[in-house]
Amino acid sequence: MSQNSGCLVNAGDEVRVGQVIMVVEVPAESGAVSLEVPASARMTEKEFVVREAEKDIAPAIHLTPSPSAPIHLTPSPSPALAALTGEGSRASVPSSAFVPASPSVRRFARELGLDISRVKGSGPGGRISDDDVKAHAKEVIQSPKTSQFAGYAEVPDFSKWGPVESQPMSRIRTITAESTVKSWQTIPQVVQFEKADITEVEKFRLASKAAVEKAGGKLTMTAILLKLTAMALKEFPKFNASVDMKNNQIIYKNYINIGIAVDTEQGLLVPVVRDVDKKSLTQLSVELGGIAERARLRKLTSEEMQGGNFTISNLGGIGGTSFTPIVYPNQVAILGVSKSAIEPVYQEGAFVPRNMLPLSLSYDHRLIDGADGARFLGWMCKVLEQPFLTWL
Ligand code: CAO
Repeated sequence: MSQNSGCLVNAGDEVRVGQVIMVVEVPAESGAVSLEVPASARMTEKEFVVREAEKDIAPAIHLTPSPSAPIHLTPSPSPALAALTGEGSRASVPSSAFVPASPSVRRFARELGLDISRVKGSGPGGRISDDDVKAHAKEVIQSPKTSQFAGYAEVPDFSKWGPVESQPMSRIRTITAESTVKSWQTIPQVVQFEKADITEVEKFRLASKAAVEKAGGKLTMTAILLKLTAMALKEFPKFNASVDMKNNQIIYKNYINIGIAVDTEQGLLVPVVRDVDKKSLTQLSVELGGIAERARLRKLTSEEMQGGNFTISNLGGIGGTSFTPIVYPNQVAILGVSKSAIEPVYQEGAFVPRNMLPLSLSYDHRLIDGADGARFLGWMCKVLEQPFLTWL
């Protein structure tokens, strides 16, 4: 430090933001640099706050250059409350710079995922303190609008392009939306497809229908798949398990409860058939008819829709050649069933008409590998084709 260097203030002095407090001069040969801020570069407090805020923001911005287009600034979604409120992911960066708050308060708000420009300041001139940020966070959390998945992006004003009508989501719709988002966000899913030859099973179904009807049930493909799936879950216990990432555990269940997706006027409901492995096909047919009817009449209790280990979703009665169902949260697989059809199948040197049932198995790749999925579905197809194999 040269003799011209020195402190311009004394210990205990009160200084303004931007005021020069020290000058340091280094020898010319080492490329003398004065740390004194030139008059032209001095800032007002507001400018300083803006600059500091921009500094804070900088690391959260990704530059995405494109050869032909200008650079786009994309603010990173902040973690924590941002997921809850969507505030942190909003493109509020430039406006927040003019809000009266110190850099540390801004940083605090950003760490919580809050948009500082929405925080009401209680200090002089609306200055925002840490307590104001905390109060705003509390308000956001307690707001009835804030649900576990409220971090959705705002939708555009569709009325700009034509007449619209908004309706509140029903409870069933909201639960379905939240459950599918949870599944989509937390379960890495793979779908395996197969076609099962159900020609023989269909003959059996038609031949046994009357007997099941006498017992008060309807022998449908869903009931048969319910029985078969219970057998498959015993054969492949991984598919009857749950993944507990928090405790690094796989939970294998020693009971077989299967959810059945039921299409109702109010939306999708998934009642659970309990202890499927302990019930006969006739019992299952009666029970399935009963819960599907109660679902449509909205007579199911919430208890009846809990505790499923695996789900069957049969869209075959409605149509479609294949689809990819979504695994229910806390389960690891779901069987999708599409519409069966008579198809030409090449057998022993000739095409023969066979009744083919398209199946899709979506599974959680955290627990189930591709080979497991292929084996599970392959096993189901084999048993559907030759049901007596399971007697051996
Ligand atoms: N292929 C061809 N026909 C099929 C079939 C299939 N996969 N599945 C059912 N059918 C036929 C049945 O044989 C029945 O025909 P008949 O009236 O001539 O006997 C008809 O379709 C209607 O069946 P059903 O609905 O009465 O009986 P089910 O036991 O097979 O299905 C249920 C019960 C509750 C699964 C079904 O009614 C339903 O709601 N399905 C929709 C499920 C759904 O919405 N899934 C999507 C959820 S999101 O993943």
